[in-house]
Amino acid sequence: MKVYIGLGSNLANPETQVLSAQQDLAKLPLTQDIAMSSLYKSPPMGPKDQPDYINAVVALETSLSPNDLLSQLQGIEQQHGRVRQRHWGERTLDLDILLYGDEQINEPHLHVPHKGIAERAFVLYPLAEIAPNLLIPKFGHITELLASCPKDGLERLEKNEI
Ligand code: ROI
Repeated sequence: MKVYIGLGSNLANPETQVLSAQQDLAKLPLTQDIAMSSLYKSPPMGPKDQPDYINAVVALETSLSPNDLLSQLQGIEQQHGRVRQRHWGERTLDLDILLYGDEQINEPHLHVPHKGIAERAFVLYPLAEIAPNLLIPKFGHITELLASCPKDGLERLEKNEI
């Protein structure tokens, strides 16, 4: 199954967190990594008194079930020293399942497509970079979603800025 994972970090050297998380994702069991977007810098959504985020999106091909994938992602977050602080607060690493093929999943701890997918510039723009023709179940074609999603200060980082 082709899946897309959103990565975000704004603590403890966020660029390094995101790049090493990509390596961790590529090493998951039953999984191959396909593509990773550029890194993006984005102002925090939520409380403003926290550092800017580094965001990216990774495409994987996996045979893990959605729930097995979710628990693997939580394992990687924990290896990166994630501790839950305030709601919508700073974090060393956040990994979200954005899409799992074209499946729609609605469980208490797992909503796929990810609920914020269409309105979060820091998800949509990196996703479009690696999947420019994506049709997102429930939401529509990615080009149309982009057209109604302001960049909100999102900045794509060049390789030499990392
Ligand atoms: N804001 C930005 N810019 N990037 C994120 O990855 C991010 N993740 C979050 C909240 C706290 C909602 N804000 C974010 O979980």
